[in-house]
Amino acid sequence: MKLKTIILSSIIICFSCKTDKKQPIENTEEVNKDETIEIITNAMEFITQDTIPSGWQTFRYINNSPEAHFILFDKYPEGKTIADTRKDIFPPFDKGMELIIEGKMEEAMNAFGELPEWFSEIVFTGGSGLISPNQLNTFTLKLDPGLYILECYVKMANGQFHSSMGMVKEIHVTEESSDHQPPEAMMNVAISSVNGIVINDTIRKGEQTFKVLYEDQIVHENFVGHDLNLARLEDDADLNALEAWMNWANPTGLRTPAPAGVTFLGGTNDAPAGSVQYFTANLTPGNYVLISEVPDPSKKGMLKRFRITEK
Ligand SMILES: [Cu+2]
Repeated sequence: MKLKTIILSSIIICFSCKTDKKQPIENTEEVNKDETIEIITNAMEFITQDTIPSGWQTFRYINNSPEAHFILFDKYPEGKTIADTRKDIFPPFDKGMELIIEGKMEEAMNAFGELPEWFSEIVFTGGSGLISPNQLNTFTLKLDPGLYILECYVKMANGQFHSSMGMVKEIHVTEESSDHQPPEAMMNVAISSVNGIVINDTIRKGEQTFKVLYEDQIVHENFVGHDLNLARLEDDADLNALEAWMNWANPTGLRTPAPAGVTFLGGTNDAPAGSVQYFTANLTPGNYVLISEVPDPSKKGMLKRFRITEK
């Protein structure tokens, strides 16, 4: 059962690799030690550098496209590249997906069972929470050296994953460290499967940096772990619709259009137990929610509303 869970949790990685035609990275690019690394989406892509130093890194993710996106950093096991993914992962993945589309879930499970053991060694290492069109998210995470694949598995209006449309990007993280320190954070938030989202400080108006502690991590019913997304709610926002949308396994979940009256402002993505990530948001007066991309977030304490006032 555990292997099946791990395999299913990795479906998204398969999508990642499906359309990426790049060969393993050549480390010819000059390493950039600037404080902040830009990642830009204009349509269905991640535009950023191929090589970055390890250690703490701050990214500025700019969404110029008409759909919501996020970024998940997938750390690949030693010695594995996207070439191995093509060789070992594509055949069982393609077969499994065909069976899922035909509604043959049991046969699909058997197909995924043919995936190699190393597939379960991929580590979800964090990244950006959801951001709506014309928004940006500044986030910070600590990266060990290795090969990462950045992906977004939000779905287009026709139900196709963004990853299969090109939202995948290999990044090589070098042995050389950035020597950066994590940012100062005034807002402390913790998330766990036991206590849900716990806000430990009063959230105030203005530019605020959140420190997000992943007290634990589990595989939820949608085969992925919990994360933290910040969204602004207008008067017409329907929280039930938002909750349903946060589950990609729903036919209309994580699928364009995003729920009305909800503007995603970033956050931090799935990360291992015990890890910490940061993100910065500019909060103007209004109603907000911190929510995780899991089924039934409110039942898990993973939907927390708060209000920013003028003062
Ligand atoms: Cu996307």
